[in-house]
This record gives sequence, structure tokens and C-alpha cells, in this order.
Amino acid sequence: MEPMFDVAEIRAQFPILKELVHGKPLVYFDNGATSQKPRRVIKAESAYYATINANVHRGVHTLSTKATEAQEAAREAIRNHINAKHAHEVIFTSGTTAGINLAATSLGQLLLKPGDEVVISGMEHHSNIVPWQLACERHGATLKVIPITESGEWDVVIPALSRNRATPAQGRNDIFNERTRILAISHVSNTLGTINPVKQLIAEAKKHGTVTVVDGAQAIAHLDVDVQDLGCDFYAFSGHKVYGPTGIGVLYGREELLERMPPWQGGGEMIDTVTLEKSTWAKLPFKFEAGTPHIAGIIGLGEAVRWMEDYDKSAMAKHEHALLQHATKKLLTIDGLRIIGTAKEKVGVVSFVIEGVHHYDLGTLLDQQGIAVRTGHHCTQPLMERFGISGTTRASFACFNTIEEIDVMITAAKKAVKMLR
Ligand code: 7TS
Repeated sequence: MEPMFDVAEIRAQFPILKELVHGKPLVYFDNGATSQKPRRVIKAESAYYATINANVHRGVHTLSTKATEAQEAAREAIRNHINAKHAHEVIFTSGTTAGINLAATSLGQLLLKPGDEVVISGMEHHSNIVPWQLACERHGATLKVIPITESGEWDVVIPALSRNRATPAQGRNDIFNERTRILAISHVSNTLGTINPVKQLIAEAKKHGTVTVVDGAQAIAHLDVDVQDLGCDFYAFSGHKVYGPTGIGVLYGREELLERMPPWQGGGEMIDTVTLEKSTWAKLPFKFEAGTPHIAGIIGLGEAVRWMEDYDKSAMAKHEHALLQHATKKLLTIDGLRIIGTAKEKVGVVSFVIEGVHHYDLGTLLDQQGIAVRTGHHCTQPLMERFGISGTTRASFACFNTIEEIDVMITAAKKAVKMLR
């Protein structure tokens, strides 16, 4: 039997969906920027403050023990959610950006020498570009970029994929060589929605001894992420894009590499011993968690992944795919509209431009109707340059969105286009 997905039951758990915006029911299509939070997550965070607020790993007193236990239970829930081998491979950060900066700084120090190469792709978010530029600059390494096709996919030959194709792929096949130290790529593009064949590219990277870092910011809420199956060395994501709180995120790292890497930030909690001459480091994961963590955020994020685990992930993905298909079909009925990102494998993200209509104006008029979309370059300026555009209007869906909401957006967009042309 087909798994059931009751969207009304899901919607009832998100208090914000009852809000009115400009007197209209909120239609929230900006989940790529941040997703909304179910009541369970909001409650878990406030219950920490209301009942067990204390610092972790510090005191012998009861509240501190309870806070520590709640934090470590959240770490275990997240380990389970991404199928990491060990809970100490789950490092808490403030978000994807911090996770990638940690990886780039520490791996850069461990691995990069003048003349080495780091590979990223042309569809990366700025937070998976700039930290690598900084690391390359610091260590005299070169940044190499996988080009992007017209449909918004990596233009690269991956033997495991091209074997099954009728015609061989055209793209670059000179990505890896004996100097390639790090591959840093997004699992899913925030602007295009493309689901990248990360597992296959990671397998290629491994043949060259290249360390792999995956930016999972846009994948974690939509795909069944299994870090061991992907074979990646690192996987970064933000809590706030997976129905969890802001200000908290995760960097998964493979134990063997985390052990060899130098710490990123120094301070309390990350040390074993300190003298005025020299310090030694705490064991994993604490070596990478300097200072008081965002305890409430960690507990909230743990609850968010537990909440997701209560649902059939494939039914959720199916629902979101139906939203994507419906939105794509309906948007294309708007005269002069072009979708940016037409890959075969996509999550529920549609970016588009409309002839004679500026994305900012369209976004403003949609907001007047209670519809939240994002406009602009989406922190992917090199990708905008690749497509020769200044920005797009982007609708990004979550499991609580409905087909009816898409129809509301289409009607509003058609009205807006008439006004703006
Ligand atoms: N990587 C990707 C692929 C992202 O989409 C984002 C945020 C980040 C990294 C950074 O995440 P943060 O939580 O550390 O800020 N993307 C977006 C977006 O598409 N619209 O607003 C933020």
C-alpha cells in the first residue's frame, strides 16, 4: 500500500501557518532560507530554559547533569538521523557556514601545501566558496571549479554515471589529479534545486586520496542522508533549515580525520590541560566545541530530527516532489517565464525569471498577497553570472506546503506580471 502523507495533520503542528500577512493567510515558500518550526521543537527549546537551564559538562549539580544528558541525547538522535558511526563524529557548530569554515581552516592547515588543489563546483553557495578561497590563499593552493551545464548540473564526466548513458557525457574529466587534496560540493543546490550525484563523485575523489566535504544545507530536510553510504569525510548542515532552531548546526566528520585535524577555535571545553606554555586537546567531539554551546538550540535540533523520524521519509519526499511538478507545470503557463535549473533530479525548489519583470518587484507584490518567496542572487553570484542574470524569484517548498498554496501563488504571480509589464 502507498504510504499515507496527511498534510493537514502536519500543518496543524506549525503554529506560524495560522498567521495572516497583509490580512491574507501566510503562504510560506521560503524554506530554502529557513524552514518553519513544529510546536514540538519550540516546546523542547523553551522547556530547557524553563526546567533544566544550566551549563553543560561543568557542574556536579542536578540541572547541569540534566542539561548535559539532554544535549548528548540530541547528539545521539542526530547521529542516528544521518547514520554516522559514532556520536563523537557529530560536532555542533552555529550552522553550515561555521561548519565549512571549521573544515576549511583545519583541513587547510592539515593538508594544503603550495601547488595543491581544492575543487568546488560553480553552483556553490558563497559559504562553500569563500572559506576555500581563504584556505587556498593562506596555503598557496589553487581553487578549481566544476562548470555547470545549461540545465544546472555538474559538467563533469563521472565514469559510474556515464557508463549507463547512451552517449558519453561531454564535461570535464580532468577534475582530479595527484595534487587534489579536497573536494567541497553541495548535495543540493539552494538556487537550482539540483540533487547532485555526490556519492559517485566522492567515489572518484577517493581513488585520488582526496578528502571530501559535502554542504548538506539544502539536502538535510528533503533527502534521506546517510553519511556512511555517501562515503563523505565531512557533511555540514544547519538546524534552521531542517525544522530546527537558528544558530545551531552540525559538522559531521570521520573520526580518523577529526583526530588528525588541529582545533579550529581555542577556549574552554576544548582542552585537556592548559599551562601558560602549552595546551593539549580534549577528546572528540569537544576538541572542536570551544566555549558554552547553544544548548537550547542543540536540544531543539535533536527534537527536530526526532520529529522527522516519526514520518515516512519517502512519503514526505513524494509529497514535495508532487509540489515541485505542479509548480513547474503551472509556472510555465506564465508568458515569458524561464525556469533556472531544469535538472532531472531536483528537490522542491523552483527559481525563475520573467521577461520584463524584475524579481524584486515580483517578490514585493507576492508579499502583498501573503506569499513569501526569496528574490535575488541567493548567495550564489558565480552561478548568476553563469546564467547571465542578476537574480531569480525562488519558491522553495517544505513538507507542510500544499498544491492549493501553489495555485494561490500562480494566480498572484499572473496578476503581478500584468501590473508590472
Ligand atoms: N550552503 C547552502 C547550500 C545554503 O543554501 C546555505 C543557506 C548555506 C550554505 C549557509 O547556511 P547558514 O545556515 O550557515 O546561513 N542558504 C540560504 C538560502 O538559500 N537563502 O537564504 C539562505
